[in-house]
Amino acid sequence: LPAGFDAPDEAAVKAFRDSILAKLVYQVGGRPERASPRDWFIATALAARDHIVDDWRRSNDQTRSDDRKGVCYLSMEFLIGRLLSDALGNLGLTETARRALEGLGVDLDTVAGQEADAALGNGGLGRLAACFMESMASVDVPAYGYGIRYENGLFRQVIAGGIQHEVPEDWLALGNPWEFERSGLVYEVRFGGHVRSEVSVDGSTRMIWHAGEIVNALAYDTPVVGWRGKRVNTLRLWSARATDPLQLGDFNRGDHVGSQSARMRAEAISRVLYPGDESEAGQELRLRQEYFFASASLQDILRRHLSNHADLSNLAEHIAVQLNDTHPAIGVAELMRLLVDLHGMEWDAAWTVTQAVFSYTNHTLLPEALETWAVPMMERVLPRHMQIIYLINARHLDRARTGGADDMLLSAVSLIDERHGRRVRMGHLAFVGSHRINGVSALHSQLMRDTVFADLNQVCGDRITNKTNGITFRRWLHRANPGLTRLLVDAIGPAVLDDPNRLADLVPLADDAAFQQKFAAQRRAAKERLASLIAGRIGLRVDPDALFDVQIKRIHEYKRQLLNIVQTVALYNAMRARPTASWVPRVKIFAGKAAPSYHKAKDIIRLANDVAAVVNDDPTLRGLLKVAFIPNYNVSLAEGIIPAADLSEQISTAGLEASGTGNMKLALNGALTIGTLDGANVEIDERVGRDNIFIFGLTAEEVMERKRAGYDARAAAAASPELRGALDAIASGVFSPGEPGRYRGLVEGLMHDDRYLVTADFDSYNTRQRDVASRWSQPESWWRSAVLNTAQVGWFSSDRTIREYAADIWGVAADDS
Ligand code: DL6
Repeated sequence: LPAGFDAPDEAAVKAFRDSILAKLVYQVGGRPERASPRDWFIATALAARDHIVDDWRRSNDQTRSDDRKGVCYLSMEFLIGRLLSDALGNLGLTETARRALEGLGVDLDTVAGQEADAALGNGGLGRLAACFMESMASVDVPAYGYGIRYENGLFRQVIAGGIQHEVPEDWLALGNPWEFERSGLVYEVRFGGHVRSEVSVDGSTRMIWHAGEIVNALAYDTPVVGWRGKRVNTLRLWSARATDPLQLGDFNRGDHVGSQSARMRAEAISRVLYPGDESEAGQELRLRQEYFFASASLQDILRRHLSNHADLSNLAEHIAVQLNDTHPAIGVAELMRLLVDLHGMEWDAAWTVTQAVFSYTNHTLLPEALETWAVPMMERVLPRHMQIIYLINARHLDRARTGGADDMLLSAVSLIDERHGRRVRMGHLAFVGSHRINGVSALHSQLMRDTVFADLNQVCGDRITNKTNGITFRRWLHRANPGLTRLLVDAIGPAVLDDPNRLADLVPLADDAAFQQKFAAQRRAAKERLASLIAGRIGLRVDPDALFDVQIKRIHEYKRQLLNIVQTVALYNAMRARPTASWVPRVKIFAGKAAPSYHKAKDIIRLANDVAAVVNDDPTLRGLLKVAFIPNYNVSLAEGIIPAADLSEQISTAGLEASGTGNMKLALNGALTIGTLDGANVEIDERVGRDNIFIFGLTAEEVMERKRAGYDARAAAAASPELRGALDAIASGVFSPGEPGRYRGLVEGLMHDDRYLVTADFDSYNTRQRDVASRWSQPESWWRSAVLNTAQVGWFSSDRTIREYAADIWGVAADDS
């Protein structure tokens, strides 16, 4: 936080300094005169951690003594990024730490910059989980986040020759001062083998799973500090360990590699996030990962419950388990197995508990992203779970049949998809095993009801609800943009730090010229910082006075980076045709990773870089248009770009972006959105007002209509000279002179099957981009809108979202301040 927000006293500064020094000497093993910035980072983080530990214990003790219901958030991804500034900021210790380090001749920002970005997520889903963890601690909801401690996380993106290369991310290489290894907290996770029914001594029959392989799950705990240190929750991540790491006999016989193969196989589970799944082995590893963390987490949840309560029948009164997408959905079958097979509960009682415990968040309706597992693989890897899924399905279909479902409806709602080889539908499993299913924006939830989950929702009795996503303002405003935060506090008072709705007090200032200027000055400073980051990373000089037009997100066809690039080319053509016209200077900024096996997305990255190479070097443009693709998009890079963005590109094909959260971060920092009526854009539009946002393109309904009618991209291109000119330039090799045919296939593909309707929305997007330019030329109007964006998006705080989950889905108490 900016200086003065957490005014430290001298005694506190001295104590913190002593603590940092002690950590440096006794834990890092360093000497102050020779310590590297990295050493100082570890020492500072350890000193900060000491401040957290007592509050952490207190939070846990209170939850236990007050017997409060808690939340377990199961997620394959927690995209937490760096933690030092978050922890210090939430504890009110930023200035204390800054002054403590100053006394040692060390700069806090340099130290904070040493921290590796925890790459434990891919995109929105993972970052949402991180925001939720922080908000749960901030609104006093007792919570555990459960996931995987990936040794290498998501890959690091390197761009060479315009092409994405994937390099292992080494975020743990120099140690992680935040985590506590819980060597006493290990669970066995089983795989493979076979199931036999056996008669127990009391004469009952039980299904016994004789596993073929056992892997240990070892817990690592990271404290998650809430705003103003209100409570500290736990992020518990599992690391996979072999039960028998070394076959000593084989090793001594000379098979030094083979003797460790069991260890390699086990440890592969917690090695990387999203291993390539083009091969069968890759798919199996994904399934092993999902089961590994779901099983370890549920075993841990039951152990914790039984340590405080006599039996499991009241589990749902004490614990709510949220499935973050379908990745942990196998947990539904696993909880049934634990309750029925291990704890001897009757099936129906166990099912009642399971449904009451679980709820499921859906994050995408894209058919290719809805997980299914081939039945033969499930039978091989998780034979007992396959049986349980069949049993769940039999009862589920019986109920549906009794309710009048015909064969077509039954096959649509079955947990087994019989159409393309037999596959288990994990979304269906999560749905039937949950009492509430939510989408992440109003539009998305409605589309869930109307399309993909319409049948299930009908059969299961309206279980779908909406919880529009949110973001934590502590990270995405206070920490990412301290200059703007300081300005807001000076203008409307410090209460805005605690209550995001107070941002609305800014509304009257939107017309105040002096305030607008201060607002613009903050942006200018952030743009200077970003300009030097761009120069440092890719050697491109950009003008901080230009309009910074930003599209930062995973690279995906539906997010339509291609639409943006094609429009960039159209602008380039227009500028070359009329070089002396008064063009608004613009920097098109892109950042994002493509999944390693997503070839079209990788082509889009290459095209962006190829267009950049030509545009940036063209002297006819007089530097008025620049294109920057900044490599290796991650949380820290987002924190650098967002405060500097003037224009936020949220241009997905309507109906396909579940919510988006980058849209909220950018609007909060005062960027104006150019976007379709998709996901949470719709709700941003409602709040900021049509005068302060640039909406274009087909609506979700129109998109469906066009697709039903059969869309013809060639006709659209023929009718739009600017679109045709841009596509011709790309296809004919203007941007790939060394290989003129490089993008012919891409453009032909678009003409043949433009499933994301790039060509359909081009003209309306291009027109809106012209509106953007003319608004930019009227600074008063631009900055008025910018201020109104910041002022009117307080509702998108993840504290609000979490309070809604707490009240409507989890049944847990949260503070309501
Ligand atoms: O709900 C968080 C986030 C949404 O904001 C994005 O709109 C959505 O694309 C993302 N979904 C995923 C999962 N899979 N896919 N594709 O990351 O969730």
